[in-house]
Amino acid sequence: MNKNFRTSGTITTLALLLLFSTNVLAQKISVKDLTVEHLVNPFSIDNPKPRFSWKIISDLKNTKQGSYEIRLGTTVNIDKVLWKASVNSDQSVLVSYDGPGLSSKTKYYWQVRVKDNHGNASAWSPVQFFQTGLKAEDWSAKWISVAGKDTSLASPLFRKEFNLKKEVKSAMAYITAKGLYEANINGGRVSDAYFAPGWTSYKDHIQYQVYDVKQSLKKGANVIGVALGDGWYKGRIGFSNQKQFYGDTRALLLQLEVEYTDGTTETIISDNSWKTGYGPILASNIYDGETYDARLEPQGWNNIGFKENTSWKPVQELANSPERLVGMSGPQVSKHETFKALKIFKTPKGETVVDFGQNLVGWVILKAKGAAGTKITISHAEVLTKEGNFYTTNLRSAKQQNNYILKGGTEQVFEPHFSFQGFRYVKIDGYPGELKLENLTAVAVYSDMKTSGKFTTSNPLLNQLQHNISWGQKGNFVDVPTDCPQRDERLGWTGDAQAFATTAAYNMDVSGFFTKWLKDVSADQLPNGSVPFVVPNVLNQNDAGSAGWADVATIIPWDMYVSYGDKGILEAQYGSMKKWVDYISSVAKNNLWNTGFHFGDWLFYRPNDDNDGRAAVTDKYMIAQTFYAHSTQLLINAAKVLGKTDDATKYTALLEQIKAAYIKENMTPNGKLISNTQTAYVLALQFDMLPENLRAQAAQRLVDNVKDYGNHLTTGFLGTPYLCHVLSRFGHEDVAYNLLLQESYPSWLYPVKMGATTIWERWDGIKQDGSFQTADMNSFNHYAYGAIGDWMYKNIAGINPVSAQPGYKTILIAPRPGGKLTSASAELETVYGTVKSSWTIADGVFKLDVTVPANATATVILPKNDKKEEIGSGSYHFEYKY
Ligand code: RAM
Repeated sequence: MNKNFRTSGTITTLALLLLFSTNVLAQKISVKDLTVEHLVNPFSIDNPKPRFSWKIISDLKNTKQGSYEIRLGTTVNIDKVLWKASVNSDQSVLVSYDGPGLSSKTKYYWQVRVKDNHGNASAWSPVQFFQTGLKAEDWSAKWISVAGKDTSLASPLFRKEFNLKKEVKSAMAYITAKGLYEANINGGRVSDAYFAPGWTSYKDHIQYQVYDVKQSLKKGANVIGVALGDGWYKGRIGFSNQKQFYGDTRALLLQLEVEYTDGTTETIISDNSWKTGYGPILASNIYDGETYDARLEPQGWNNIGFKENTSWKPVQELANSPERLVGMSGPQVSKHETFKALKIFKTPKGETVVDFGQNLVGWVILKAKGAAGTKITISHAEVLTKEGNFYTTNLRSAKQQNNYILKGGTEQVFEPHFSFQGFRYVKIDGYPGELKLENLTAVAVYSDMKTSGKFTTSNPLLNQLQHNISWGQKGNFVDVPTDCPQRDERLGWTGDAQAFATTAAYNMDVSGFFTKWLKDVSADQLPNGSVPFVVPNVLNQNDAGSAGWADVATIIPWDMYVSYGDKGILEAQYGSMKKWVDYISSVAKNNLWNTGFHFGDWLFYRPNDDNDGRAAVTDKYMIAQTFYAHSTQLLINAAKVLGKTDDATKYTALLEQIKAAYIKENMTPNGKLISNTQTAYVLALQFDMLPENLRAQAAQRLVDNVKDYGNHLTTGFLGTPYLCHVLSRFGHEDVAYNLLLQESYPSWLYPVKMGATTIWERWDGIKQDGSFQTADMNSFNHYAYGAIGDWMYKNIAGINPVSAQPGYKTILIAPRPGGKLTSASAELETVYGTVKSSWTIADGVFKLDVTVPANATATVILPKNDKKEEIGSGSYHFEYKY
């Protein structure tokens, strides 16, 4: 019998037969999901040694890759092989190119085939490609803007007609902007991406996008038309009504490289031969929305033959600016799920409001027909007041309003171009005629991250929590990880991002997303090594260095390494990680980080009229010291992975001193901490601050504290992500489940019971009496507390990465049922393939089904009996009396 089919219960003959037949019949293996630098067929690879990954599909158990062969060339059938590798290795993730130097702006085709440990060989995979980006010297295009000062609120349009003399063989457009751009060729959008060129630390680098536009071009006359919006570059950004943070002039840079079928080439560039005018977008702004006057649409402006009237002026060429132009390293932002309007109703105040049933980020596509000049206003809100009226006070100064002015005639369809809104409800003013459900569709807009995780249990409230976590992620992963997507903030708060990163990596493939953002973390790191509160940093230069926020510099690179096995992220970020730890050392005194401003355990539990001292205040410098230790530990980990032994030794010695200083400053000889809060004990235990012999008592103090609050959590942003992990680790699984399943405030399920469809910023965004928390900080779409998702995948479903074999090369499957759950099931698409863990408890029998992808192995630790099984790839069933 297969040694991996173990059971202490009954084995059905059918199960045995099935198992047997799959082993005997299937012999084939294949490769799929080929990527380069985490991306499918990417267009702008800057890495001189791009890295290839693939997955192996096999029906055979215990399959490992024995060897791989890659071949690469510049033709689609790779008839001339430029580089070939044939290697005996089980590496199938991020294999580095090792051939002759790659040329810029070149398309390379590649494919892979593998042999497994059973003697099977796959066929060559389908051919995939990647394209290298432009070098600085490849750019001949000039930055162009409107002539004179760019003072208009309206979006400028830029156009250029050009003639292609011959048949086009290939055509690539390289485009970027200061501001946001929407580019068209011959009247059609060049891509389905929004908010290009994305938000980066623009003063350091701006991304450009590359589009294959061959299909849009033809021999003869063609036209390019581009609209620009303010975006993050020039528009309002930050909560102090700041504008023009990066610059006051919106500009376009565009280079179209055409190759004719006869091998000759032609390049069309942005330069002073272009014309610019204004169109229908009268104003657009990330926070405030867009005003669009359809009467001002210059008919046919982005098609050939358009007669530019005198309002069209020559553009101005701008001098080169110092920032680097870089290819995209993350996913583009595009449209995803659509939502039908569920209900149109009148509020007590008489407002016409539409409910989409889900708090989401994107916009409403509106259809309307009416007299020219009719103005329709769409306002957006996340919640209604307890009286049922439309509530926007929590948006602070963000207007989140789109205004559409009709041009008359037939029905028109409106949507914004350079603005997005966070909302579940919209209020409609000025709609001509009867507003019907079918006139409105909401569309979610976010970075193109593949869904990688599924998680479900027998408890519907938990399933709703999982839903809310993933919608918190979708709404706040719009090119950068933001705290919230609706008020006048929407910033890359580093503390929130580090708290949520591992949960994010379960739900969706965030490898490219964070690779891109970490470049901004490095770019915006201060010369002294401190790390800003927000990245890209649009606050003051010295708004930096808060414990648990700035530690993003060490935490996310490590998390991404563990989740995706990407050593390159550690290599790229190592300098930044080290600078951050060295910065803390430079401001620490006697190894104690007890200086500077810290947010502390942000938004921890605090009752009103706190006569009893129940507010869960944790000493901020005590917190800081634990993150000093954590960051140092992660730096040591990274140093070891990268073979930097001197650093590993040096920082290991430092870590001992950091922990000794922590004990001396914060703990009584009996092991009581100076702040008797959940967060204090959680951080001390999570980061191994205490001597071994004092850990169990500290965990008991944590448990006592939880019970003292009636099985409620009291943690804020920093304690929450680790709370249940620490309880589980120290044997208090039951308490962890009590907290998770707690339905009254403060808890994860309280908002769920209150009807939340996303994660709230505050444990009590809406209070029991239906009133709101303080309006100036009350977002209903804030992912930080969604960090519990990490514990749900790891403990309930039991899918864990193993940092020594990152990227789920080895998986730890260790489900820990509890909380009266009778089933749980999760799937995770890893870089090796799909991992599944699914269990049920019925009639005193525990059943577990596990799937391990090819080229990976797993350790299964069965609950209750704690039996440990080492398994190879394949599907397994375990069952026993429970
Ligand atoms: C607020 C946001 C954010 C948090 C900071 C400290 O503006 O809620 O989530 O990280 O404060």
